[in-house]
Amino acid sequence: MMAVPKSHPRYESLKKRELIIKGVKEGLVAEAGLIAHGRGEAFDYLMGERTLPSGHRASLAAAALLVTAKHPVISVNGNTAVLAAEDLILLSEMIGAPLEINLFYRTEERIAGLTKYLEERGANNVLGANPDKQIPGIDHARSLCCDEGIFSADVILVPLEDGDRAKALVDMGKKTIVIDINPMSRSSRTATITIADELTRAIPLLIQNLEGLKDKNEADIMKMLADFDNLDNLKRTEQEISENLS
Ligand code: PTJ
Repeated sequence: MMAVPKSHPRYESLKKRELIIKGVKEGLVAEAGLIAHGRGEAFDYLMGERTLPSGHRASLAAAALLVTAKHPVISVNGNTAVLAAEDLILLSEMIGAPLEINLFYRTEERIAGLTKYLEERGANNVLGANPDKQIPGIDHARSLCCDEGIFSADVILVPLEDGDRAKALVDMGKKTIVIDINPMSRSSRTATITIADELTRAIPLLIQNLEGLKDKNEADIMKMLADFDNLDNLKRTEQEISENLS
């Protein structure tokens, strides 16, 4: 693949494409991950490739939910791992949440490859290779999960989720934080908190917001959560996109 010069106006976007394509070639990213990424790019274009005010608001609420969690878990799939491994590992250490690999197109080769990919970058608590539980109500591979991870978690961060599992997790009584740049997707509308933003911007911003919560007291944090309404915030995202277009 040709190296993208840093001076290229679409450098960041092209680098992300290269990561996804390389991930497909190495068997880490599903072929459908190319399509999912393209869909994400289209929404990012509509947003002006920046975090919208509603994205900032959701990220703050998500940080508040994560600090109140007793057993948070971060769900990782192929696209998420190759785009944001280092930041996901940092986040997992900050909040004491294991990374659990959970794939729609599950194969043992992909699970092993992604486990190695994350461990080589410093992750020391990667779950997913030996699932011992199932999420009720899902009839595909994403139902497989680990008792010490997703199954017993109270709050799950689920970047690039599919609608079915997002709903099944909520039906299990879990609180979910979905990162999906499409504010209209079923996952976005089902989540407790949706960060409608691009993943590689969303994770560092979430880390920054978690740092910022260090000097807040419990009452402030509970108020931030109580003041946040996900569907209302998604409506704002749609309005912000249409304002951006006009
Ligand atoms: O690795 P696997 O086997 O679990 O498969 C993962 C994919 C992504 C292929 C699978 O979950 C899938 O098909 O996803 P969907 O249903 O296409 O959903 C992806 C959603 O994520 C869409 O709403 C996209 O707009 C959004 N999205 C894609 N890339 C990004 C994104 N949101 C934020 N940041 C991105 N980089």
